[in-house]
Order: sequence, then structure tokens, then C-alpha cells
Amino acid sequence: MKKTVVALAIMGFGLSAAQAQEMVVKIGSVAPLTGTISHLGKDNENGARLAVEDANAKGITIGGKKVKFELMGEDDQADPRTGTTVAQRLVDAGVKGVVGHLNSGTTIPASRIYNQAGIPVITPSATNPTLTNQGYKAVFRTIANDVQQGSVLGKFISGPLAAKTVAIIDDRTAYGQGLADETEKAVKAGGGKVVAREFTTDKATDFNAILTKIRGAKPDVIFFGGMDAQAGPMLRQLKQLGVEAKFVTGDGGCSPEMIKLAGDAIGSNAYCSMAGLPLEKMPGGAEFRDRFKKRFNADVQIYSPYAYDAAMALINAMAAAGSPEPSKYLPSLKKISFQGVTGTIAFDDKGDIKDGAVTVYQYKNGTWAAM
Ligand code: ABU
Repeated sequence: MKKTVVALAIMGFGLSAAQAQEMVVKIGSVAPLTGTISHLGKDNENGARLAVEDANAKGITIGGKKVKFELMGEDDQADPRTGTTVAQRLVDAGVKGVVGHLNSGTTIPASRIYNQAGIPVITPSATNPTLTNQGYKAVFRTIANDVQQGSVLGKFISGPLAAKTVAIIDDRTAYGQGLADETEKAVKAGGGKVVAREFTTDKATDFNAILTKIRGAKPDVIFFGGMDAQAGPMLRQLKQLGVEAKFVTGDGGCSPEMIKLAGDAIGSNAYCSMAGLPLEKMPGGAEFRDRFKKRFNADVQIYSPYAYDAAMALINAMAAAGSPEPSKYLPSLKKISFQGVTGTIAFDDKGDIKDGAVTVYQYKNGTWAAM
């Protein structure tokens, strides 16, 4: 009798019994959505959004209740202080997990806030090793780190590029400086000589002063630790100064946007690395590229496949644990293993992706070609 009354009451409000049982689970996504690398931030957010939409389309149930995942996107402007402000906003809003942030310089300080709140955070793009060296239990990344990336870059510069002399520039961010340091170590270990070490910022657009100094040192290779927004204009200015050294940068410059920004100056002596597999070699890469294009009318920039896998790792762990509560699903997340778009998603004890790959690319025929 009671059951009939409840059912009739639900029908009276136009809801089915299943809908009445629906549970909303908020997942945060943080990246710079304004500023010079907003194209990368939007790419990350869209990767996470596609995962949430796929999970909702599947009709996932957790603990017997149908779940509707909601993505709560925040803009940290690639600024460490804004990063902690929006992290606190997400915690206060009751998100159950976070995909982000994009930059190492924002993810590292924000991770303290998520850690205090016990909320898992998975970055799809921040590669500085400090992030997972802090001893936090709920911090993960779906991409290789800069110890791995710097080692590959240094060996590449001293090996296949056979550089005897190298000039190194960084943007003084946690990422840029950290990767430059790791690359410098590996160059020296390979017998190379660092003939100049200069720095700029992640807001700069004019590099003439440092590039003129570097021209005087006549390096075989110039390595830049920083993002595409600086790397592109830097290549243009190197060309204007008549510098013919090979130009190498890391994952932050390994984007289609970098090619656009560098224009004709990119030539055939530009190289970059990616802290993962080429899109076409990822198990789900081709399908992801096509679906992403169809859904957002945009090409994959760099990290959206890793953001998709990060969101799916959170969702899969909640489903496996039968609960979206962070304390309940964290043990499942720690031991998760599934085939993602980018490869097998499983984390080591520190939260780094297991068996992270690094790929080196050369600019060829209008695109970045894996070597
Ligand atoms: N991994 C390069 C871009 C993001 C970061 O680590 O700052």
C-alpha cells in the first residue's frame, strides 16, 4: 500500500522511479581557460567533458543508483595563486574528484588543498616530478614525468642530434625550469657542454636580448623549457637573428598551435617531445581524435586524451568501489587498471602512471612527425 502511494507521488511529479533514484556526482576540471595557453586548457577540459558524457550515455549505476556526472570547469589562468583559489572553490562545491590542473606550477600548490580535503586529483598534463614526490595519497597523473622526459631529451640532443654545445632557456615556471634542469643533467651526462643558460617568463613575447647573447655562444642546439605560446615567437625571433641552431622543446611546445605561432621560422630543425605515445599509436587514439573533432569541432592539441583517461579513472574507481565518496573509492583508484585511450591506466605507489612513454618528434611536412 505504502509503495503504491510513493510510486503515485513520483508519477505525479513526472518522474520515473529510476530517475527519482538518480544521484548527481560532480567532477572538477581545472585548466587555464583564458590567457596565452587557453587553447590547451580548453583541450584538457573537453577531454574530461567527453569522458563524462560517455559515462552518462552508458547509464552507469553506483551502489544501485543511476548516476549523472556533472563536470564543473574552473579557470586557474595558469596562475599558482588562482589555482589554489579555484581548488578551494571546487572542494567547497562538493566535487568528488578533480581532473587537473594543466600546469605543474598550479597543480603542485593546489594538490595540498585537495589532499587536506581528501579529494583525489589526477593531472593529465603537469609533468614536474615534485607533484608526486610530496607523499600525498590521492595525487595521480596519466602522463610521464619530467625526469623521464628530460632524460630522453638529453640523450636525444647528445645522441641523434650529436650536439657538442647546447644553450638552455627556461620560462621560470615549475615545468619549464624543472624540465630544463633535467635536460641539462642528461646533456652533461652524455658529454655535451652547456654554453649558455638563460631565462624568460611565461608571459614574455620579446626574447631578443637573451637570443642575441645565445647567438654569440654559437650553440649546436637551443633547448627551451616552456610552453608553445613562448616557443613559437622565440623560433620566429631566432630566424630574424639568423641563428641556425637546432631548436628542441618539451611537451608544452609539442602542439599544432606551436606550428601556427612559429610560421615559416619552424623550418626542418625543430624538435619536441611528448610525455606519452603519438596519438596514432595510442590504443584508442584514432577513434578519440575523430570523436573529439565531431563533438567539439576542434583538433586534439596535446593533453585531451590524457584528460579523458583521468576522468574515466575517477569514474571507473567509483563504480568499482560502489561509492562516489573519495574515502571509499580511493583504494580502488590506487589499484585501478584499465585500457584507456592513451594506454593502460594504472598508477605506481607515488601516483605516477606505470610504464610512462616519451616520444620525440621532428617538424616535417607541416606537422609533428614521431621519430
Ligand atoms: N607538461 C607541460 C605543461 C604542463 C606543466 O607541466 O606545467
